[in-house]
Amino acid sequence: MTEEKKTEQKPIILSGIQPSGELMIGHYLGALKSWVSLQYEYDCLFMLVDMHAITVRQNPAELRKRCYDFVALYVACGIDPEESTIFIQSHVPSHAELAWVLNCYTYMGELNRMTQFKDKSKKHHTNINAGLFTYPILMAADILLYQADLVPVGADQKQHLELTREIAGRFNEAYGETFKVPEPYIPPSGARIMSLQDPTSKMSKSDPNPKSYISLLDNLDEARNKIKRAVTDSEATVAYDESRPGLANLIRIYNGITGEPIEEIVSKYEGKGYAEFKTDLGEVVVDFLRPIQEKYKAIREDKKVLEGIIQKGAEEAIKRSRRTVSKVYKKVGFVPPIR
Ligand code: ATP
Ligand code: LTN
Repeated sequence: MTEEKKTEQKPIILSGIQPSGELMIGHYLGALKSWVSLQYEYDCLFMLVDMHAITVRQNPAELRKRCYDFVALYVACGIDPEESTIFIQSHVPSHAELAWVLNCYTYMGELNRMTQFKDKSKKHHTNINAGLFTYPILMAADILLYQADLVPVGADQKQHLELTREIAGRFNEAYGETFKVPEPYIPPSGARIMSLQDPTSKMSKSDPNPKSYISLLDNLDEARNKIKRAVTDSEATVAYDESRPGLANLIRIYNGITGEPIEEIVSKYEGKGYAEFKTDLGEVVVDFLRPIQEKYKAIREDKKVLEGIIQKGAEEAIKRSRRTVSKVYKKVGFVPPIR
């Protein structure tokens, strides 16, 4: 059996993260952790969505540098570049090409309902550009190009996935089976990691207060301190209770990193105070970050290896995505290029 046939038999996973800030534990627990654990059962494509990132102003030099940091971090977190395809969205022209076509099959009313657009418009009120509005269409293109079966993301992306399914279904109905209709995969415990400073809002890499998140590249003492200073309530006991969102969030982080069930974590701290729990969680976080940072440093310094991963990923993604674009162009009635 050829190599290509073998991979084509596995169901396909596609996911991506915007290189618009530092990768942090929210990304790990919401997305990367599932990527790592699913990569051997699925044919996986993991992107850096730099085209999505420019919907918010980026410093060009930093964006470029961050793309290399991200590739190294994907690998340091356990993505095996021999097994999975890691690529940069802007290296693959099909994303913009399919996004344009899908623009014509998506309604303004649908985009108007997207909560991420509403949130980001508030945050970036001086730059509410058209790309921010049509962002979910580019995301739909990312996914549908590769005929993905499963898309592992955090809970905040569920609405975008539903829209992707809607667009795929609409196109299939008009032109016959063209796209696989994908399913979201939202991890049970890390679906929505909250800010350490305001546990009612999502932990976000673009939060101006770096104390609100733990970057995968944080200095280890700094990471310990962020946990110690995380906002919690004034009660004395450790219990899992959604009405105590600060503590519940820390317990979920503990559970997400160690895999220990929530009930066991809670019973371990019965009769003990917050201080002990936070100190131990600080150590759990540091023990988790240390090997990632060590691996990251080694890979990040080897530009040749990094470029090899990026180039191989681009070649594979270009080849696969072209098939879908050709099919779509034919179906909508575009004249094939004269060769
Ligand atoms: P922003 O910079 O606006 O915060 P973002 O972090 O929401 O952007 P991405 O960086 O592209 O957006 O998110 C990448 C992946 O990480 C997505 O699957 C998203 O659902 C997941 N993710 C992001 N933040 C969290 C979080 N706090 N908890 C769980 N998953 C998250
Ligand atoms: N929209 C996502 C990032 C993203 C993505 C994708 C995720 C862009 N394209 C394709 C999964 C699959 C976000 O803002 N977190």
